[in-house]
Amino acid sequence: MKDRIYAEPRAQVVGFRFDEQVASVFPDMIRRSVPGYGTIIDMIGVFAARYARPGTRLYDLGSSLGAATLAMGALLPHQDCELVAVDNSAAMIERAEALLRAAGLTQPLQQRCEDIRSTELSNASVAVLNFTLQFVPLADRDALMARIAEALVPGGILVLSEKIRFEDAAEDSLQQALHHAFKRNNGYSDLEISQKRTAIENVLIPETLATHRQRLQAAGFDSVHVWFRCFNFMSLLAVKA
Ligand code: GEK
Repeated sequence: MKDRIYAEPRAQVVGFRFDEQVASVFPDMIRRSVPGYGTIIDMIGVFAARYARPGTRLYDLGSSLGAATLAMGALLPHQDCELVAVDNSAAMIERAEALLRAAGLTQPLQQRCEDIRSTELSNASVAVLNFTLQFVPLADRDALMARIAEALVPGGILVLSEKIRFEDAAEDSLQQALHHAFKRNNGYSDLEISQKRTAIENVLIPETLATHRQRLQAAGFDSVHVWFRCFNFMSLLAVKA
């Protein structure tokens, strides 16, 4: 279904929420809004194939409709790994349940309608935060990252994808303008782009690459690699030695 949520003028634009309306158009929304989304999902499968260890868990944190879970399950070489998809939006989890069931994954799968800040994390070889940390309150991000690092087995990884901001104002506004050009080319009108921007303003809080690197290092990750970037969107591979 096509995302037309912000297509008509609104008297008042309220804060963005992952409700039923958003869940129903989510695949179209994210593909037309996040440059490289399809590539990132495919590569999460590649990361899982390389880094998953037998008998461990793979966590998809902020799983939405389960795209990253599916990509991992499809390429996972071990049948005794457990996939764990966590999201605190009931609308997302309900739809993901049907999609994941239909996909017929062969590994054990748990879906949890829980907050990633408090969900149980342990014995993980792969953790994925694919455009989720940006929605977690700033004050809670360090603790979440430390819990993820702690839950990973040696050699385990976190794939962290985020919208980022740039310290330099000119760079930041250029990258934002390029992102808006990407959205316009994908059929979003200026009105849709501007109303969505208002809705997301205090809900999605981007940070700089330097801040992400510092947090990952402080949390206990030994190496951090930028493996994808397009405009103001990037994805990091963080490895626990
Ligand atoms: C994908 N990873 O398709 N606890 C649990 N879930 C949360 C929390 C939280 N505290 N905060 C936000 N979410 C997906 C895309 S979308 C990104 C992720 C986007 C969930 C929220 O309900 C939503 O489903 C998801 O994180 C963010 O690869 O829409 O830009």
